[in-house]
Amino acid sequence: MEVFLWTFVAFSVVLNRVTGSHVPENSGVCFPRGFAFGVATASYQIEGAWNISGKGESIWDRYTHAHPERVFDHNNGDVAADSYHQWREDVALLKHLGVSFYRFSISWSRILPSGFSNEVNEDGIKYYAELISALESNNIAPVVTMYHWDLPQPLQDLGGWTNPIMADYFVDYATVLFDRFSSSVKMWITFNEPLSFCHDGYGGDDAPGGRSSGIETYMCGHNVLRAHGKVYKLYQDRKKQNKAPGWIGITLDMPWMEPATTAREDQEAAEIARQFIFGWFAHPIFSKEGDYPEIMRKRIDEKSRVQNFARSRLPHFTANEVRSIKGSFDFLGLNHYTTYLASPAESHSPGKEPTFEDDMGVRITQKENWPKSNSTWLRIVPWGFRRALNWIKTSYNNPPTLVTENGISLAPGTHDPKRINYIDSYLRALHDAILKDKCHVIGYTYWSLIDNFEWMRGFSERFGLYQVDYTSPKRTRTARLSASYFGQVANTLCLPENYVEYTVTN
Ligand code: PNW
Repeated sequence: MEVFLWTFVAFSVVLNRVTGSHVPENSGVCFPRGFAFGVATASYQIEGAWNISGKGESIWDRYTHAHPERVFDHNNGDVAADSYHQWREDVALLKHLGVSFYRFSISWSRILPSGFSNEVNEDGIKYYAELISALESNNIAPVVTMYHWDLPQPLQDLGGWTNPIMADYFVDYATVLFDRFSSSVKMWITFNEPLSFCHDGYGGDDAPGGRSSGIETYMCGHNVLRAHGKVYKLYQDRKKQNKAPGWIGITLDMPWMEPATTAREDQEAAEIARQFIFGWFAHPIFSKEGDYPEIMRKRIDEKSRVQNFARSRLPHFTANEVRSIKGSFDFLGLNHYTTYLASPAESHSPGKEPTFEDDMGVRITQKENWPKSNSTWLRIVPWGFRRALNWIKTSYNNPPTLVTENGISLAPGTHDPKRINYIDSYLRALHDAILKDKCHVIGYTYWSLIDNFEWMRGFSERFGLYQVDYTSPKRTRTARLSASYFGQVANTLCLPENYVEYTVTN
C-alpha cells in the first residue's frame, strides 16, 4: 500500500485525521490508509433562505423567479432542503455516516450581498462559522467550494464572468473568505465545473440565461481561469506569511469520452472532445506548457476566420497570465459521473452561427444498453471512470486528485440498491486506477449528502444518500439503504463483499 504514501500523509495532516487505522491487511478491496471518503453539497441546491438574514440576490434567485417555466418542475431554491436552518441535522447525518470530510459551497451573496467586499454580511459569516465549528468538533474536515454557480446578481448586471474585472472581484471575495475562515478551512476549491457554468450559463439553459455559445462561453472561461490564477497566488502569498497552511485547487468535470468505434476518425474525435470539455480548463493549469490546448486554439481560430470574425472568438492570454495560471494547483478536484461515445460531427456550413459544439465538431452519444439513472445524461459506465483517471495521469503528470463528485440520481424512495451498485462499481474502478494503474487519487466524494435542487431539473432528480421530504416543514431527511453502505465504506475503507462486479469491457 505504498502508493503515494507521502501525499496521503500530507492529506491526512490537511484533513487533521488519519483514516483507516484499523484496516486489516489483505481483506479484499480496501483503499490505502489515509485515503479519505466524504460527501458533497452546494449552497444554492440545499440552503434555501434566499432572502433571509441579509443575503443578497444571486443569478439563480433571479433566473428561477423570472423563468419558472424553464425549470422542469417549475420549482426554485427559495427553501430547497432548508439547510440554512437544518444544518445541525446535516452535521448529525455526516457524523452518522462517519465521513472524514464534508464538501460544501459558500454562497457569495450571503457573505457579500452586493457582490462587492465593501459590505460584509455578518449573519452570513456566522452561518458558515457555526457550521465549520460543528464539523470540527465532530472531527469532519470542511472542504470549501468558493463558487458553485451562484454569482451575486449585481455582478451579473455588469456582465458577470464575461467582464474581465470579475477576476478582481473574485479576489476580493476570496480575501474575505481567507480572512474569516482559513484558520479552520484547509481545503479550498476556487470553482466548481467552469465548463458547466460557462457553457450552460452563457450558451445554454442555466442562469444567467446567456444565449451566446461560442462567444460569451469562451469569455467566461477566460476570466474564470484568470480569476483562479489570481486567487491561487493570493493563497500562496498568505502561505508564505504562514497565514494559510492548507491546499487550494479547482474542480473540473470530466465525463469519459470513448471513441464510438476503433476507426481513426472516432479516436481523433474522442481526443478533440476531451480537450474541449476538460483540456479547456485543465491544460492552462495542469500541463507543462500552460495555455489552451493546441487543438482548441487551432479549431476556434480557423472557424472564426471562416466566419469572418476579425479575431478569434477564443481570447488570448498574455505571457504573464499563462505563467501565473500554469501550475496554480495543490490538487485537482475531479467530478466524474458518466461516459459518452465520440465520433466526428457532420460538417456544418461555414456561415453557421458560432457555437461551442460547432467548434468542437464532435457527435456525442451513449450506448442504449448502458444502464440508466433518472437523469437523461447519466448512464452507469464504471470502466470509463478508470479510463478518465488514466488519461489525466498521462496527460498532466499524475496530479494529486480528489474526486470531488460522483453519484447517481434515482426515483424517490429509500430502497436504492441501484445506487449502492453504482457506487460500488465506480469504487472498484477507482481502486484499480489507484492500486493497479498508480493514479494519484487521495479521496472520494459522493454527490450528494441529501437530495437537493438539481438546477434546471428542479427537485425531480434525487442524488442523496438521504431522502428529503420537500412537503414537510423541516424538510425531513431519511436515510436510504445506500447511506448505510457508504458509511460502512467510509469507516472501513473497504468494499463489502457480494456487491455486483463491474465489467471492464464495453
Ligand atoms: C454537477 N454532465 O454538474 C454539479 O456540480 C452539481 O451541482 C450537480 O447537482 C451534479 O453534477 C449532478 O448533476 C454536472 O453532463 C453537470 O456530465 C453535468 C454533467 C456532470 C456534472
